[in-house]
Amino acid sequence: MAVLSAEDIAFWEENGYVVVRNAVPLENCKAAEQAVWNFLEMDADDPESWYPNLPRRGIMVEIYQHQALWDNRQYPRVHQAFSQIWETEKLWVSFDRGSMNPPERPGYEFKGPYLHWDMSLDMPVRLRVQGVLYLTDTPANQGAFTCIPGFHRKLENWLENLPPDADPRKVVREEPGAKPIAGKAGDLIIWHSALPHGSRPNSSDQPRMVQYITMSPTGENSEEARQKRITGWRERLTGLGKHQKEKEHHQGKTAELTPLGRKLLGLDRWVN
Ligand SMILES: O=C(O)CCC(=O)C(=O)O
Repeated sequence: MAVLSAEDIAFWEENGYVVVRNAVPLENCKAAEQAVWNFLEMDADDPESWYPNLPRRGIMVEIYQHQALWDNRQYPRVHQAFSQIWETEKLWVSFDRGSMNPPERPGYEFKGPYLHWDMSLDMPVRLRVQGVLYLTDTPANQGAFTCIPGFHRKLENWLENLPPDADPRKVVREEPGAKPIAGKAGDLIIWHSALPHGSRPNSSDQPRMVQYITMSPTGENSEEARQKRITGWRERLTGLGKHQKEKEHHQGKTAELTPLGRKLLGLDRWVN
């Protein structure tokens, strides 16, 4: 069943992002949020615990293989939304992490990510998508995901018109038009990777809790890639290509997968 309406698709094409409302149920959000807190060894109800003595390097949380994260990845509505964007259901899900963006306070300043791209700036622009799932209600001032809507349509031209010595990745930080995207717990924002995007300082009194999720057409033609993913899941290795044995490998439990989850991992093939 379609998750994105014709208006959503038109909005996506125009703006390069779309908000999938209620992409996962609240209980999924709560479970993933708690998993992030446990991983961080912090207490959601104790603001002092949010600012450890050994400061964190940024907002990212290196949790990848927890059951609660997999439950969101394998939630059918999430897959359906990405399928509509890619126009195919044959997708693999990313092994992506979470983040906790606490309120700024004296002695703690937001360190980014500011507006950036995670893709090569060699043109032409190709379709690549990223996603962030809000695990708690996220007003605009609570460190909301921020992007410059519509920039995917003008990136190529913008790059061509920069002074020859300008570094696009530096210049973009000052680019006008950045918009924080507020959302409710369970909302999934999918964005085109050609949009400059980042998070922002949190001026509320609550941390911003998210899980990143994206999907892209499978690489199941590569047996090596498929086996690597299966090992990553089974052995609970770090994601984003790092493939290392860290906390979850030593302390975690391998997530159980649904039939959809098995395909999104690559354990079962979409085409038999
Ligand atoms: O956490 C956010 O709001 C932005 C995340 C981001 O910049 C990224 O995933 O590349």
